Amino acid sequence: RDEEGIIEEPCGEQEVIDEMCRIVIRDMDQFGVCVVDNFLGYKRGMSVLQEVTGMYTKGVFKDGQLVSKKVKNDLKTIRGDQITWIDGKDESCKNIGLLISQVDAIILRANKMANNGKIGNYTINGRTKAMVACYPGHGTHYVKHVDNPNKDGRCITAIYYLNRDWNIQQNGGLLRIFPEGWQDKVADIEPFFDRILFFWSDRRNPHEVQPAFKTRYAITLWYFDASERQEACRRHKTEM
Ligand code: AKG
Repeated sequence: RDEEGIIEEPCGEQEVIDEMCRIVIRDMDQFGVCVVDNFLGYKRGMSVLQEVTGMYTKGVFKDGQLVSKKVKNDLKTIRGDQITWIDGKDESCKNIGLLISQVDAIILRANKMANNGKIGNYTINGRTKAMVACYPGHGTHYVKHVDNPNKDGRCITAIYYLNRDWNIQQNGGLLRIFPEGWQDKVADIEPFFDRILFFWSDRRNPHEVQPAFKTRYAITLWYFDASERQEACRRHKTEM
């Protein structure tokens, strides 16, 4: 009931998803970047965090990889994160599984709801596993890079952050995006707990993770565009 005693319509899960999709479509169209806070809510966000810290403590994380062999020797100076890939199907990470399903639901619904049934002219037909990443403090960072510079099929990057009481001045770890065409303007994203960020994965969004001085966790999913992915797989086969 509101103050005048009128009974408000309960806000169903589908309505929440639709509203979020409208925001994602609008911001991706306008800025190529979209931030949504309180994505799962405190309780579920905490359950995801517990699963991630549990995995980290077990020692399943490995140093992040680089695609180019030439620069592999300089790994630590380029990216200092430790990562693990998961599909979220294991009982021990069922809350991460729920997070993945929720992000899938938003992306697929946004893809349907967008003007021509395509978000940013893409047709989403799949994604990577979830990359769980930890920057273990001590100034670990990731230099400026583009996720998909050479059309490997990834079109949307979705990053869910898990960092409670994060003080950007003391803890660092800012994600800075340098969107193409914004001249000298940048988008600074603090990696706050229960925040999700979407951006186009291609050369429109070079980005860097600034040095982190406290353990910083995030989970990333990359969504595929059907035709770009098909073309990338075809290229890969003929090159082998
Ligand atoms: C990457 O893994 O490619 C990143 O740039 C990480 C971004 C972040 O964790 O904020």
